[in-house]
Amino acid sequence: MKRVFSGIQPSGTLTIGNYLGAMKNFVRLQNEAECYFCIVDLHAITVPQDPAVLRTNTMSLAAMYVASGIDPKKSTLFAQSHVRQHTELGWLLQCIAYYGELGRMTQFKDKSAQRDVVTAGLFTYPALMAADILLYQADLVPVGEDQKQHLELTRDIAERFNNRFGQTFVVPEPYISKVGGRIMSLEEPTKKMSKSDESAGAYISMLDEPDVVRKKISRAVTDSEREVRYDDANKPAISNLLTIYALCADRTVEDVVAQYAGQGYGPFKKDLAEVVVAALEPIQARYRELMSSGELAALLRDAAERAAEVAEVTVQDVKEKLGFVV
Ligand code: ATP
Ligand code: LTN
Repeated sequence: MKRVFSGIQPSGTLTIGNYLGAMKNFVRLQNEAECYFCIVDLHAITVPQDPAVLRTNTMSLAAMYVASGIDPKKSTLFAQSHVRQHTELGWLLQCIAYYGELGRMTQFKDKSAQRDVVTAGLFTYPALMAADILLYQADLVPVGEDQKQHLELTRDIAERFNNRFGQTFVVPEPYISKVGGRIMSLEEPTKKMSKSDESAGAYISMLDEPDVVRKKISRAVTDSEREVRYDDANKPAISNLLTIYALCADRTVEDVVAQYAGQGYGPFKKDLAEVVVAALEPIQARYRELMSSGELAALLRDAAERAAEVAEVTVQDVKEKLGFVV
């Protein structure tokens, strides 16, 4: 059976970009692979976090994973900071990763350009991400397209280690959806939809009320012409809305395009809003139940114990190979 690993940062409420680009694939994969899904709180602190908010966001993300369809009986769902091996292998891999390659990461360049002070952790972030994945000997890593470069670096680190010290790590493959791997901003369709966008109109949050979803979609930018047609290069805004429609309704883009042929943007956007509202509604209901149930904390603790057992095997092997006295 294949192993799958992925992580999401507890840095705010998920957007439908996170859901359609990443979470939906997690849910699909848990039926065919041994899955580890992580709340990467150690990654979240690479930028300043309010401690109370971080704690709330962590539990909220755990609830969102389960509400979206991650079954804690099938998948190991845990918090990164509960499994010490992440920090330990993270350091060891910082000593395998090169300064130059970390400096070429576009996420680092973008995020560091937006801040006055940049932590060392923001720079070494990809070495910790490599540790997350390699600890579990994952074969597949479902992510959005923005993580492709980090995945390539993870593969380089794994291969470098294996070449230098002998076969140690499985070299993981990225798993990125062709449709939905990069959901774009509703306001600037050439920019990715991001939960940290300063304009809330740019994204649909998984917890947005139906009327908020309707308003954001009615205000979403469209392209010139009035034709509902998929053309990523020339009509990025409508193509993005078509992608969101198709994924939320579990239909193909072609099918949706055929339905709105000759109808203009108005009716399409109106229906799109209802399709998104209907996709979010059961997730939001389950989320509210889970947040008030108090059952999540114990679930995370149990899962962390299982994860740590697997992770420890890798850490011991790595330490021995590096020459530590064991
Ligand atoms: P931010 O946008 O605040 O920088 P993020 O949403 O990119 O954060 P994560 O929460 O860690 O960061 O992302 C979780 C998963 O969602 C990752 O696999 C990421 O690639 C994916 N993802 C993020 N944004 C999008 C998007 N717009 N379209 C598709 N997938 C996305
Ligand atoms: N870097 C990712 C989050 C992340 C991750 C991982 C994803 C941390 N560790 C391991 C997949 C596998 C992000 O910013 N979205």
